[in-house]
Amino acid sequence: MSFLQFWLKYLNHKPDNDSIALTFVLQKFSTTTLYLMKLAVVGATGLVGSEILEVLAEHNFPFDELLLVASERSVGKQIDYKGKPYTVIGLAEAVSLKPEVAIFSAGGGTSTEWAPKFAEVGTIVIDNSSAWRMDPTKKLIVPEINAKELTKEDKIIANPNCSTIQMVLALAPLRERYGIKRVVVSTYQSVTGTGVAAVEQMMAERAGEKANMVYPHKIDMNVLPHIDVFQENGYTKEEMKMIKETKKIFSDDTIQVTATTVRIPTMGGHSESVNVEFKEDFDLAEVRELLAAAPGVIVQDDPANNIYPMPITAHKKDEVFVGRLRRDESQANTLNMWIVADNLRKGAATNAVQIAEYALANGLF
Ligand code: 2RA
Repeated sequence: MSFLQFWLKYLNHKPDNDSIALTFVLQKFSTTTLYLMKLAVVGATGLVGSEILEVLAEHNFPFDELLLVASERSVGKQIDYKGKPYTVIGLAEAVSLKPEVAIFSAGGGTSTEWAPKFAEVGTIVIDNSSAWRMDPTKKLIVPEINAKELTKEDKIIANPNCSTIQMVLALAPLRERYGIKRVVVSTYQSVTGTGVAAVEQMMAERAGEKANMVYPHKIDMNVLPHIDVFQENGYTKEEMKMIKETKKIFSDDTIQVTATTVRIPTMGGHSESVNVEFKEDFDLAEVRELLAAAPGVIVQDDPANNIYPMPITAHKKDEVFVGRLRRDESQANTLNMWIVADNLRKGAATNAVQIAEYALANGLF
């Protein structure tokens, strides 16, 4: 194939990011093949699965073949990607087709059983479930923070929990500058984090109809201090995820984190009130500058004009929004902040697609 032929083919698949584009062209041209890659989306019929397809399309993620994969009951269904219909296939068939990358969002059970089968045939699995996150042999990646840890040997890569991702992304530049002693976080999480059935419960309650109960209580016009199952120590699993995953992503067991995770009757994104105690004193103007310069973070902090992050404005955005920046006047070296992100985007789909983009740009497959 001539360079011109390759370039014309490449232009149809061009990612937005030019450095990814250039690396990708050089790598692929050097292999002198027309084949780009085969990408599988496992759990393509779910809420996160359809968000992954939207993000892939928006990012113009380059692939030759797209495999839309789901459980047996969805096999044969048609799903559109960029206006073209694709037929959903089953997991065994997808493994036999040996995709280079599989982005999983099909729950912990499916990941535990199937991710190793894909990895065995050479696929890089990027997994959205909690199945592999705390496995010491698997990396837990937020690309802006720790993608550099990835090597060709990493066949199963874990995507962190949504509420963790948005918090650590905002903490990362501040941690680098001031060091972090302790984080106290309270979340206000969207029903979309639970899935379609939870959205349906809320909407049925709102319409005054009989709802299929996903939560143990009414969610509309209510607040549940309860996300995922309670543990022996009185915390919920969601709270423990925020604590353990933060330490793992920063490779720092000394960071103290305590969390209260709460479900609220909203859609569009998760919100978090974060109180962070630094090792050193900080300057509020510098905090704003550090956050504004951090990749993937947008500062929305103009209270005089009622500007602060909200789920309704974060909805369908890839970035993490930070505002209400203020000194905690009750304790030295401590900052209060409010962090919002679309939990289905940066909290799940966007982060997973960014891992795939990093793998592609860095020749990990
Ligand atoms: C939730 N964190 O919002 C979960 C989704 N992974 O329930």
